[in-house]
Amino acid sequence: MTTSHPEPAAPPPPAAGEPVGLPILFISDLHLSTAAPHTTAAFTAFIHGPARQAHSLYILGDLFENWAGDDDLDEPFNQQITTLLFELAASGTRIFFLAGNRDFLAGAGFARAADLTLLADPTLITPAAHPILLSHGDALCTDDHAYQHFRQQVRTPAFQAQFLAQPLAARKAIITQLREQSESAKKDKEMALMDVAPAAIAALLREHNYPTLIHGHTHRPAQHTHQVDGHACTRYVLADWHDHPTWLRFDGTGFMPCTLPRP
Ligand code: LP5
Ligand code: MN
Repeated sequence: MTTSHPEPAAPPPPAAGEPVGLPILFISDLHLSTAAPHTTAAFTAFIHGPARQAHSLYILGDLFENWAGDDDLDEPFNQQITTLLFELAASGTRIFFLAGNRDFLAGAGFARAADLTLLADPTLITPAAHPILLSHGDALCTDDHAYQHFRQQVRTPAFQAQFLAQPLAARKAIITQLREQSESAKKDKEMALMDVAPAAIAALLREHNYPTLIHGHTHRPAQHTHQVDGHACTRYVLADWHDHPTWLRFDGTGFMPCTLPRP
């Protein structure tokens, strides 16, 4: 008679967005477009260099200057960028994308073309038992009521379906208009109004049990400490890539701001 031994339980698959190795790189606010060839060159060098050596790459929004819909994937510039990402994934680096206020229409088609995983905003990851909360950051600018009203409107599935039902050229024209309206609205806003609100940060850190927070959006790179309910939480604000490419590197013990050597 044979005794049946139960199969050893397989380890649970990693949760969506959960990295299984190190190091991890975080970037945001590249605002890639044909109008900024120097940034595209820097991104290409980053993808072919440091990103290849990383276990995972987290893109925390505004990778693109704007994204009109996944039916624009064939556009040569978009194809160039998604191919770079696809090849990075093929080389072994896992890629995660959390959308920004410029590219929140990048969806499943983009994810397939670039071979990356889409993440919700916010997403909590715990590499090396270190809880890290990821966000683009725009949702935390709660004092900017005009923007939050706009955001609420354009993030509804109904609004997006209606927008995406329009021809691509019409959508691009609307985006140009929205950009103009946004730039003119920003001229009348105080700088402090366009930063994240301390109360929103505290509420988010509390809700997620006091992790380290990483976000972009404000283009005000810094390392802050927040005292919330007796917990000292670190908040890293990522830099944009307008002047120079930068990223944050987590090696399991600490966070290191990094950059490419100047050419
Ligand atoms: O992007 P950034 O940093 O310069 O400014 C943001 C806020 N502005 C925006 C608007 C985008 O730049 C516009 C382009 C988005 C493309 C997305 C894809 C297509 C969208 C499809 C849906 C129509 O995000 C800016 C913040 C700033 O960050 C700092 O946080 O202040 O917010 C604004 O300036 C918004 C204005 O205050 C209010 C918006 C006016 C537009 C009103 C039209 C509403 C109806 C839309 C109908 C199409
Ligand atoms: Mn942004």
